[in-house]
Amino acid sequence: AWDEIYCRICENILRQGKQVQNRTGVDSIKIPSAYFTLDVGEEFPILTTKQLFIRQAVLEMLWIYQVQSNDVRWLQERNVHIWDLWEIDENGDWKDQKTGKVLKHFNPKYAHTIGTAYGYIVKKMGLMDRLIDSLIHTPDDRRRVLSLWQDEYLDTAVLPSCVWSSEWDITDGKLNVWVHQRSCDVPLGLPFNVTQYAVLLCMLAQVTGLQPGTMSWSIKDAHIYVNQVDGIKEQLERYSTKESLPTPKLWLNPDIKNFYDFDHSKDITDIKLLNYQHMGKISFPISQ
Ligand code: UFP
Repeated sequence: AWDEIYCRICENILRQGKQVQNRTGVDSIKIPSAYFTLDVGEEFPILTTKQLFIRQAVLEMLWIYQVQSNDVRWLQERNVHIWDLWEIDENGDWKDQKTGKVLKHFNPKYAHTIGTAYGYIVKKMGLMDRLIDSLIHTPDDRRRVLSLWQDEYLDTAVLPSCVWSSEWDITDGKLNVWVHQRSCDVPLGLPFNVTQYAVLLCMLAQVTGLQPGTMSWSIKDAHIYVNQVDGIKEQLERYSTKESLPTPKLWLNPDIKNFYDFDHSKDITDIKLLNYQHMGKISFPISQ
């Protein structure tokens, strides 16, 4: 079902989107907004129409929510290079990868980090501890809002968090989440982001004695960069011409009862995908 929802959004962008300029210098084709709901308890959402690199996706999510770090070296040590282009260098500079031009200068104390975004905010605001405490002790709470968008920290962030808010509720023993993303690179970001939050939902459900429920997802500015159109057409072709593949199961080590105990070594031994079948890799260019 996730492949179907995903491909519909892509089709929609290609059919009705407007080509616009943006910060990166590579035009994008955008629609103003998109929305969908997935039942994570029913089916684990991961694309099968292309290969998703689950190890990298999970490690990035753990970096943000479990380790609560903004240090790019933590990812690099685990052979994850998705944040390399946004790493502040020794002198506090964030540079254009192609020209070497300094795009923005930061306080050198932020060297080797992405500045005050993502894991930095989660830690600073104590977001995760508060969420878990509330899930365990006040199950009927309606104020469970996690916001990574903190105005006073935007200027010292290389990239202010894209997926920035989540709201969590418990209904009938199930944990449900609503996630919002302010800006969405549909080919590269969305498949990663959706699978990451589904894993997070399952982890939180396990450590709070709940079942995983639904994940609703809203997007402002859903876009495909013009240099990604061919790859998306290839994926849509696969979707419409090949037989659909079964979705894999997520396995979490059932002995883990504390969120911070899930292994975050390179091999993430407590989190596995069982029987992941997919139609192969599609490479998409990334815009810095
Ligand atoms: N982007 C995502 N998901 C992420 C992430 C980045 O889609 O988790 F970190 C994309 C969205 C956009 C770009 O294409 O990165 C961020 O640019 P901007 O800050 O100008 O929206």
